[in-house]
Amino acid sequence: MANPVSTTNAAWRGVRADFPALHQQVNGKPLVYLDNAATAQKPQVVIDTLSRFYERDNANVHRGLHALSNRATEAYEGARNRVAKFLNAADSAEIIFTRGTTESINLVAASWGGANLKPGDAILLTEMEHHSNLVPWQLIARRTGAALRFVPVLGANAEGGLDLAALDSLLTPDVKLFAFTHVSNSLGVINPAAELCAKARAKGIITVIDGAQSIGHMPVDVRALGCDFYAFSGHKMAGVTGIGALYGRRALLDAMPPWQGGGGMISVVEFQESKWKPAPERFEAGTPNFADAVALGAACDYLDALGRPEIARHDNALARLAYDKLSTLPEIRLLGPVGERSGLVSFAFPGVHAHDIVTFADEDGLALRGGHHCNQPLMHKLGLTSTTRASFYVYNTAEEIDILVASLRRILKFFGA
Ligand code: 7TS
Repeated sequence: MANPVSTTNAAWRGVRADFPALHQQVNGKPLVYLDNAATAQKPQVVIDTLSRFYERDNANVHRGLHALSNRATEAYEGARNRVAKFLNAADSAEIIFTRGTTESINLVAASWGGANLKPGDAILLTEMEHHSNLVPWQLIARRTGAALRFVPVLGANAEGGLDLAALDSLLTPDVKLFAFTHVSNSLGVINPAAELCAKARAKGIITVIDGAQSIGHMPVDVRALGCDFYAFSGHKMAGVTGIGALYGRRALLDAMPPWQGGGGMISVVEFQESKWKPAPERFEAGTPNFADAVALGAACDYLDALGRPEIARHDNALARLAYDKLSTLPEIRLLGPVGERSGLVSFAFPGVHAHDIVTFADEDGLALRGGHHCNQPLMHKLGLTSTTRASFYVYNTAEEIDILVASLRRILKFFGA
């Protein structure tokens, strides 16, 4: 199947062949995997890197002086360097390995928030945040007495994105931290992250970018973005599950207290008191997920070989194509921007529940997602309980969008919609 962007990069030509999970039938039809915003499939090289690590190098890191432990430590710290390079961080000590976006945001909320927020302070979020970038702030707001405020989204279908005109008046002196998603997982909107960070920074406000939906889909340069923190998950960028990272500016990390205690994060332990190591160890208590971190390094290599600007062009072109073709369906309500968008499209039909659409589409071999996508407050604001979402990645094709549209026509006919 052809990809919709022409590219001279040889790595693109065999891209579908790199992903073993794509080559199967579902309900007698070739699998059309369009649930990439939930998790992406893994290229063979990432799977092989993980297997090889367990077959040859497995030992606990930062502890032993034996050959395997040294190899494992080198591979783990090599992965940290690789991720730092992937994000263009100034220093690999600015990369803390976590279980993923959710844990990274919880780390900032508990550690930075716990140490810095007090009654009378405010945390600014947006109305389009995933629960992972909302609930941790609710928890720390309750603990510290800080208030939560939200940048509104514009339009009946949130087609206007964030209300940037309202932002200036929301960046008041009591706001200490501004956390927002780079790309919305249900709208597909790409927020102007560098501009948002610059506005916040001008007022001394700390910024946290939820990068779950941007990390694998576009070039990400934390220094160009100008953020203080950037959180992401490996499993959405062709890496394995259970690993992700938090980027944090070194000066901030050095001033933050640990959020979990245990082995690996201390310099001295007494019965009553302990002293901490600097970042990143301070924030990695216990045996880290070193094997998955090594596989994450391989995912970085894989995506860079394809070219991240080309991935963005490919995914965004597919999403626009899908938006245009879906808009021909009767009574469809398409969410998010009409023009430029990241690689996903969410939609709803008045008479058919998203769960029914996903179940019926599965008969045609399609993997879609239906539900509130962990965006319940946004759904309520838009007067919806759920949407259906098609989300794209490097291996998806224009033909697969035709299969999606044909399947939806069949389903709408069945429901008499
Ligand atoms: N932030 C955003 C914007 C997300 O889309 C997700 C996951 C997360 C945070 C949490 O990531 P995790 O890896 O820590 O779970 N989004 C989705 C989704 O849209 N469908 O399933 C998971």
